[in-house]
Amino acid sequence: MTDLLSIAESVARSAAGLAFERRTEGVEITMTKSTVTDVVTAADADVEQLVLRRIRQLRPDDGILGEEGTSVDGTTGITWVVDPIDGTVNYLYGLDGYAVSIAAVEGPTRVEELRAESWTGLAAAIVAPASGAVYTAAAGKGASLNGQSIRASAADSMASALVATGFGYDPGRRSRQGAAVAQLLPKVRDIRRLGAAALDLAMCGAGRLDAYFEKGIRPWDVAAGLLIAAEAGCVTHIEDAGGELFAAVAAPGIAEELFASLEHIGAAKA
Ligand code: LIP
Repeated sequence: MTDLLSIAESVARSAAGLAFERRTEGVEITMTKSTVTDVVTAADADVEQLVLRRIRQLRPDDGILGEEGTSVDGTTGITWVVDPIDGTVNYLYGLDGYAVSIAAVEGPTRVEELRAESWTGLAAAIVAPASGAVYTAAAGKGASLNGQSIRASAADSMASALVATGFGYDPGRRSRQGAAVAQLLPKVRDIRRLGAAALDLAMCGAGRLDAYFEKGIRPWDVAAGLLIAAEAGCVTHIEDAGGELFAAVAAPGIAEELFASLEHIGAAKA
């Protein structure tokens, strides 16, 4: 486990350094994916290639699943789930809210059979180079921010909860998600849409947010953040509808109340 964590952190730090360097040189869109707002930069691909090279050197028999197309079956039952730049739109606009997210999970050796509902998170690292935040966790060993142990917040009512969420790229889904969050807004302290699921989840673990939920995210967005949040004491919930996920994470004192509200507003179906 320690070895997996040290690899995750070391590779994420290197990758984040490249992402930051490329950001300072200037970034442009190289292609769009699901919609015109779902953008990819050359840095996304180059950062993923760095991660791929390093993990293949260090753990040649493990699997790798990356947002920008990496899909390598392993033989060990351990797969590295990689988002080279989570918060791509923030990255494109020069906003600080982006991070490299790397997790080692245990599950089927065939990447296409991996499911967020059933894999076991073993080690995780999320590195946000613009802010200097390095979040890490290992199964059963707790979670840390910049080497300091972190815990979920002590929030004990939804009315005092700061809740993060995100929106998909499809206009129809965004309309439904906007309607759902409008129902939640009067019941909580406030809503934050920060643009990077990995950081939203890690900040729940650090008590900087009290909860997060989103429909339509992908395994690489959440693999590391879910382990960090869980190891920090958050209650986590994940539904995997064929690779398209609904994730909800909350401080223990508000989880039951918040999850019931999310069910009521149909957040998982938006
Ligand atoms: C992003 C997620 C975020 C979501 C965005 C986007 P990306 O991932 O981290 O939570 O709301 O729409 O999917 O595309 O920046 O890696």
